[in-house]
Amino acid sequence: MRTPLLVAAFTLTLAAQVGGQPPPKPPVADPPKPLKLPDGITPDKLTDKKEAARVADLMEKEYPEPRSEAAKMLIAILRGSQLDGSDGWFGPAESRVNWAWLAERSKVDPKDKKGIGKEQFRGTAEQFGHLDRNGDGAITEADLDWSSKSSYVMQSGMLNQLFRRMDQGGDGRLTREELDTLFKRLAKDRDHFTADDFRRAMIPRGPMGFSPGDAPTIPMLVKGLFGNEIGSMTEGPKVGEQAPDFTLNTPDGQNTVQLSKLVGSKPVVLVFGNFTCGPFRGLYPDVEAVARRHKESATFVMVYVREAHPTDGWKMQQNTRVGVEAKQPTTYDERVEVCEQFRKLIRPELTLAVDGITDPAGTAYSGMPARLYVIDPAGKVAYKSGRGPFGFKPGEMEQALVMTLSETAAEKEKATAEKK
Ligand SMILES: [Ca+2]
Repeated sequence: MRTPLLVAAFTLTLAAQVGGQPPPKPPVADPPKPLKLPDGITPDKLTDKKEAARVADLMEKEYPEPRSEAAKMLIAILRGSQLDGSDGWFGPAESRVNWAWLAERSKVDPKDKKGIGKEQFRGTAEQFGHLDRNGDGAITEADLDWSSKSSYVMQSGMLNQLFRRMDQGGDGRLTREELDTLFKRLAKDRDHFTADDFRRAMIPRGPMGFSPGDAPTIPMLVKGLFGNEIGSMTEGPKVGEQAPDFTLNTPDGQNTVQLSKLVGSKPVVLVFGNFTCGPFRGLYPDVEAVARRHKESATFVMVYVREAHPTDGWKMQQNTRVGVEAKQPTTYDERVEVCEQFRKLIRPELTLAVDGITDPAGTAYSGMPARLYVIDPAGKVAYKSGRGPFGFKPGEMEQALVMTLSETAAEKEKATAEKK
């Protein structure tokens, strides 16, 4: 009985396609089925790779496409992903203000290789400079490309890693003393070191490029996933959607930060991050540099979220070496204490808001372990970075902010002109 039915179903599908009938309706956004491991399976039973792969097969059947990001990540972990950013839930940023948008605004054919010249760009010379990433006098699609195919992004990624390995204090700032220490370590009793010495010191020799002891196990990652440590299980608002409101306290408990009160005349940049996420610490000063450049025209808030690498989770030797150690807080006061450690090391200048212990803001925005948003003056999401740490790209955020600012300025001009 089964075969003829299947054939009939196949023929029907084919007929529908050939007959040019309306395409099938897009999948209805049912509330996602809560992600859970099969009955009787606990993370600790997943040490064996074969067993993990068997569970991955079961999960694929249980959670058919279209899958939630969390289901994709769990299946990737069970199949051996080491969270290098290439699979699972890692994807590109989403932005309303992108190359196609800018080309249209500048009345330039997006396919034209010449790109947008200074005379066609509607914005300030400074803004032009931020968008013309390679400084060749034209804004092209390549200047706005933040995918891993871009040679600029590849080189930045390597340099960021190198920088973090040289930054022995782990605060995202490389001092003369740190450079001296590195020089002595590499040069030993000579007055120089060579490229060979440098490579040996800087390229980790552990599995998958992790420093020894830092490569995660499958049980560790599965626990980290369900604990919202390797990332939020939720997905956050989409570009164009209203930014969810939140009210959080500053670390000293003296003030509150309410997003809806900040939204209005200026774009708002939300920066999600935590103390134990090394890549976040390494790039935090970049965010502050962006904030300093645009402090008059945008509002910046950092939301302090759940720890990514607590000592009772996916503990990192890289953190231990720089004295970054904290258990996952279980109360709000404990989170404030870890946030104080973060403040002591990083000395952040941005307004800080500490997320509640049940992660209301981190969950609403899918902010763990680190993420960036640009909210436009209408309170809508203009830019949402990819998931941290790989999607955490302050340079990409700055370009999105600059485009949002040039749009805001143009709208203000238009409104003024209409009044007259
Ligand atoms: Ca360029």
